[in-house]
Amino acid sequence: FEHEYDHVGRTSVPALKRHIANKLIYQVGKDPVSARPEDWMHAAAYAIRDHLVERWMQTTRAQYAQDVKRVYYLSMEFLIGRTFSNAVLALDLMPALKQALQELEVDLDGLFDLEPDAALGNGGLGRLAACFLDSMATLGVPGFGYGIRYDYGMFRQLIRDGRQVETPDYWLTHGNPWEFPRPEVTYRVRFGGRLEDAHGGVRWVDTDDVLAMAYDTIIPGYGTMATNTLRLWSAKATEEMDLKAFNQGNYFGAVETKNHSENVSRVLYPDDSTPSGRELRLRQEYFFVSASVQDLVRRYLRSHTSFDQLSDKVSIHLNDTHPVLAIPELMRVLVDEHRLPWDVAWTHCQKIFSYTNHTLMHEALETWPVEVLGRVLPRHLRIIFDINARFLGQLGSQPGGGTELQRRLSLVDETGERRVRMAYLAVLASHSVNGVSALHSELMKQSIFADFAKLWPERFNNKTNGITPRRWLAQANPGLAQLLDQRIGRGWRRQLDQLEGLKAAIELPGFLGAFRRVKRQNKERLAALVQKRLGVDLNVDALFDVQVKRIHEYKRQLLNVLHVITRYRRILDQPDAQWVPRVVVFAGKAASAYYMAKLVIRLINDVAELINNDPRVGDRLKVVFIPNYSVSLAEVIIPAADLSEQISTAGTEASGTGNMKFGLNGALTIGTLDGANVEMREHVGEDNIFIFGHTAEEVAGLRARGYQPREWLEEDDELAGVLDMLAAGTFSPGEPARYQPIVDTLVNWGDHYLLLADYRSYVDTQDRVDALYRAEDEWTRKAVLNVAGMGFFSSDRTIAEYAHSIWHSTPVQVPAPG
Ligand code: 26R
Repeated sequence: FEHEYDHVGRTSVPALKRHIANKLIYQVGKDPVSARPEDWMHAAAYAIRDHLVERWMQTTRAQYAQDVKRVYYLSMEFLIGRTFSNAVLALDLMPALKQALQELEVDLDGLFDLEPDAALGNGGLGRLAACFLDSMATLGVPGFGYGIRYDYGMFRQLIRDGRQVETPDYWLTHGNPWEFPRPEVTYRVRFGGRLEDAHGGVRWVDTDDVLAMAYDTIIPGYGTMATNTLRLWSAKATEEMDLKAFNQGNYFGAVETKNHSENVSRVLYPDDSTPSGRELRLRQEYFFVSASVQDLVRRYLRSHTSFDQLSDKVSIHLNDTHPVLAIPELMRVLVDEHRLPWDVAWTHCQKIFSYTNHTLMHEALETWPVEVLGRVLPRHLRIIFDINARFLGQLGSQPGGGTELQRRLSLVDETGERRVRMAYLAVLASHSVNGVSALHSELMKQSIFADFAKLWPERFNNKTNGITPRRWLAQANPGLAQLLDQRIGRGWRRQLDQLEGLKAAIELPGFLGAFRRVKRQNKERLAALVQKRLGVDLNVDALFDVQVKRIHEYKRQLLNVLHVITRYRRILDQPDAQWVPRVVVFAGKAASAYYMAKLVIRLINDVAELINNDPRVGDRLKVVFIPNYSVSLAEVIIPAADLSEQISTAGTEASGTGNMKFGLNGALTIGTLDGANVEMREHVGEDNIFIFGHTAEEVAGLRARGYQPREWLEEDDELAGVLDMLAAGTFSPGEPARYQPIVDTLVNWGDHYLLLADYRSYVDTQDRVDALYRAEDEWTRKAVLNVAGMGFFSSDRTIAEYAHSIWHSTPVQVPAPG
């Protein structure tokens, strides 16, 4: 396709208009007179995609020509969200596209809302992977994302009678204009079978095979010609059908095997709390890892004749333990298929692999029963045993490396049913193990990996998480982006540190007012959404207090609810006091089998129902639970927040990244000294953040001394009143005992996350929040200082650190097209 460019290399409006019309007619196959908005959306997406393709090919050519080291980011999850407006911004085509569509009589904002989210992830880990792709491309790091093209992403959440109902998310119904199917890029992935000892090696035979087919998505960099690729694998049966069964009239039986094979990429496990332990999950992990390893080895061999340079040209990053089977898989490919000596292959592995840990919670750590691994992946189990035997042998010959240490560090946990500890395998095979915030990286060395950290201190490091300012500011908050452009220029999109310049703007006449107007418009945008979806009217003068994230006990949405109930009771008590009106917003999904998390969702909805309809409360307090939290919903909610709730029990939230998104959009944080909150306090200044509660150290101390929630209850009448109200069934008059399990968790079952111990400090801090919100200019000043302090939390900074000190990769130089 011939593009026509303006003087700065952007396509002209008439050219873009023709391009879109052509796509509509020849690719979508629709007559402009009868095209629906969806058809225009697809046409415009194809036209925009064409512009990316040119950059993509230039980048790929440059990577080969420069024989660059490639970074492969292996992740079970990529929570991308929408692609369209992100691509338009990367190409700097927003004004041209708006104009072109206007002339075609199509409304652009409406088009953006028609795109389904690519919700191929649960939460933090998956969204981090998406931010990292954006930053790798922007920095020119030759990065490839590898993952699974799930037919069904994260379930859609409905709220029926206050309860979460899960419905399937078939996001591909109308086709995905952003992906390129690559039927020619297909690998055989083997399962099951048995091992035969052959001369000089092992043969893996009688396997059940599945094909992995590639789908590529272009990841544009911002302000650069460089792009990257996200390659997702979809399962294809090796045989379309069983011809014999078909011939015998057994039509359903004939496609049964095909369905079974293709199920491996059918659905994302919607669980981020406890490993499912299901065989299908293990098959998913191996499926994408095997295809990816085969693919990257083939790419390496395209420009190299031996494996000598493998670890100079390849880095493989493991996003948590989910892709850890890449380690025995690379060993298998090198040793069994390419006949490399074991020690040579192992040395490569330790240079190639690096691993990020994203949680310390014991119940979230992956282990696989030896029995299951041996049945599904017999060759890999044998390789893991061999790795373990060598490791334990070396340990034994070290001073102090007795059997007790060997037992503790073994890849195989022998207590009870024998299980392989995937995190230990990751640590053993990697040259770098990192946590995701300063606090988490310290705790990681003191807790789950204490013995390894003593053995190999140089292996452990921190890479504090970050977020991409393109999506989370430029795209989500165009009003604030424009204000920043006026005051500090446009450079912050690639150099987020430039936000520091805002400190000087605070004193300029009119700035605080302009900042407030932007926030107010964002609150109006959210209020309109809430009115449309929930039929609740929100007062945009109220303080918008927001907690949006997965529902999990450690994140303590329940503590937030306790504060809401406290406030409700106070309003009823003193109706004539001067209340700062508040809107408390919740959103988030619960894992389908997580009873307590689901009960908390129900409680929030019951509390909202009672309070919102109590005429004695009026505008002073409103509570909303917005269903189906997603990336695209976050892009509307976060810019509208005044107060960001980051209230996990200290020591439990590895980093958090929502905290950074809120800060970047001018919310103040109320939070514990947990995860990256600690570093946020340092960057925004302790006067500009509301910190409360016990520290991680104090939490550990309380628990060690035998924490007694009742003692905290007896000391606090207001807290007792709140719990009495819950126990009495005030929020569930039809079923008074509905929330007894919640009361029991807090009072009788040990209150594992110390809500009662942090309650007083939290509620008192909320009072300080009110006081500050009354002083309008003071509040706004602090909000601006939060934005100004967020430079460090750009994922560009994070990725620059990974590239420099873990991957040792250098950027590709991409020439401009033409
Ligand atoms: C089911 C099991 C295998 C599983 C456990 C946990 C699957 C997925 C998870 C999700 C975890 C690893 C996760 O998302 N962790 C989050 O990672 C973010 C990015 O580093 C952090 O910001 C966040 O604090 C952490 O909870």
